[in-house]
Amino acid sequence: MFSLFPALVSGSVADRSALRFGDRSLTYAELAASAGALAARLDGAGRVALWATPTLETAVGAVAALLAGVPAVPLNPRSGETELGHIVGDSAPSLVLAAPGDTLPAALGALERIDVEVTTETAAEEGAEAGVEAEEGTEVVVGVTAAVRDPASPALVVYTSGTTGPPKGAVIPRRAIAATLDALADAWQWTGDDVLVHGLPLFHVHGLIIGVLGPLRRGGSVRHLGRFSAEGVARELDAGATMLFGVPTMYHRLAEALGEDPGLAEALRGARLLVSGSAALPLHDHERIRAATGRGVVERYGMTETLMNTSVRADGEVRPGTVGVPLPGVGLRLVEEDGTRIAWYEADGTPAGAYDGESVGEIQVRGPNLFTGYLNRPDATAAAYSADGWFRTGDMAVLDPDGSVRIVGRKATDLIKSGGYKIGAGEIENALLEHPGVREAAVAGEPDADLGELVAAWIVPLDLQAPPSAGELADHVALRLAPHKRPRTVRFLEALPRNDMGKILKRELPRD
Ligand code: MCA
Ligand code: AMP
Repeated sequence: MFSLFPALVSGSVADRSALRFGDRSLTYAELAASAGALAARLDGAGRVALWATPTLETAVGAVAALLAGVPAVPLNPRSGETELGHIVGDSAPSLVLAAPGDTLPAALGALERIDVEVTTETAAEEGAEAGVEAEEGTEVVVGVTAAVRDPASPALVVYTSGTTGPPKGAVIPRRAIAATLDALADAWQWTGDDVLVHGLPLFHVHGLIIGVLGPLRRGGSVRHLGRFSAEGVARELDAGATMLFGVPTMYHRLAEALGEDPGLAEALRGARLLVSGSAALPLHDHERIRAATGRGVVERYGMTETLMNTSVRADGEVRPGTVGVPLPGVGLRLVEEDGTRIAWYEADGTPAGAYDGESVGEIQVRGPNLFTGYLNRPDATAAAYSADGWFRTGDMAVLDPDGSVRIVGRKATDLIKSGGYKIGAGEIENALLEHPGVREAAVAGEPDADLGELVAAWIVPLDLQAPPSAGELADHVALRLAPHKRPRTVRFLEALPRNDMGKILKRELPRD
């Protein structure tokens, strides 16, 4: 039978720590009991929303939904009313899973709520309760629905921003999760003996799928920091954690902290693997971390729609600036605007074509790691694929002579990557235009040492003499969309630069 969590279902590592958030933790047996009991209550539900705070309850809720074969829609608990309203309207969940005591916003008020109860009693102790049977040699056998058996059935719907319009729900099948996690296990020699530490949010692929479901699929452990801090990373690495996952902003902050904290360098040196992803890790941060710790940071490249595509291998050489080679099972090619193939990998993994470190093309991928489409958006799904069925990532890259992928840019200038979050400029412009003091708005990314890019806004106010304050506009966006989408820089103009067709010329926006 296809199972996403063999170790959980078989009971083979019943007493091992599965999840730890702060001072609360669950062994595999306890997780099986908690998630198993909840899964029994979810059996037959439609899609369920998951109030994805960085807590044990979110991890248990996600595992329960997966055990029950019910697709889960993780929600950013900081989402504003417009964003949340859109996601709930679009994904139409039948109920919402949340931690007991969490206050939910009005946009979720109409939904049935199920509290995620975490128990430290095992199924064996509780007996066969609420649909959970304890069998000899196993800790939990959860009611198996057809969806659980079918690797093609949807597991998660993860919302991701595009250049224009509201976020789209990427439907991620069970097969993709299994395929990507097993491919990473191969690339990183990732086993049940690994203990992962991270402080990533749990409503995106990186933190939830790679960072929580990843260790659970291996039968290993995850320790979540609740919120990222250099001290937390050092503490957990000192206390036996073997791997660290983070976005480049987190590695930047570690690099900054290294100067003041010799203990941090020691802790990082002790890790088996330091992994960065979601955006490019700047060379300067690579170098500072290597100089202080002797350790290279492994980069992997993925996307909500594709999960993971490439990685530097644990047994390979870390060359800053590259994201490694395609993961097992992933087809990857670089393609010119007119569809001409520039460089690609043969089925046996050898590079072909112009792998010269110079010829730039769009990365296109295919494989079992891909999503099945955008929810309710067949038009957008069709547009995401080439005529011959490859997913168009929009990322531009070269293949180096050793076959490594080096990402050099992005096709769409209206996509911003800030702190590892993908943010669509159009979505923020629309929110800004709803402010009564704004006549015109343009949004673009600006380089930033900490966030990679920051969200910058150019505003033509209704009244040039009395423009709204930058803080007011930031709050306006944070309350409607999400705090990470708020403009960090606001400049006021008399008019936006436009071409004869009236299109805003973003390259001509004044930057000081
Ligand atoms: C400040 N705050 C505000 C406002 N100003 N809140 C509301 N309105 C305002 N005007 C609050 C924030 O909510 C936050 O609250 C605090 O002030 C600090 O905010 P901020 O500066 O935005 O946070 P940060 O500390 O700079 O965040 C950096 C970060 C974060 C921790 C690195 O960007 C992050 O977690 N990034 C991870 C992104 C990620 O996981 N991406 C994966 C996407 P408080 O302090 O209370 O929190 S998946 C993906 O990309 C693919 C698949 C892949 O390859 O992985
Ligand atoms: P998201 O839609 O949030 O899943 O973000 C996916 C995008 O993040 C990709 O299309 C890339 O542009 C970017 N990305 C992810 N990992 C890396 C990496 N290691 N280096 C550079 N860009 C990355």
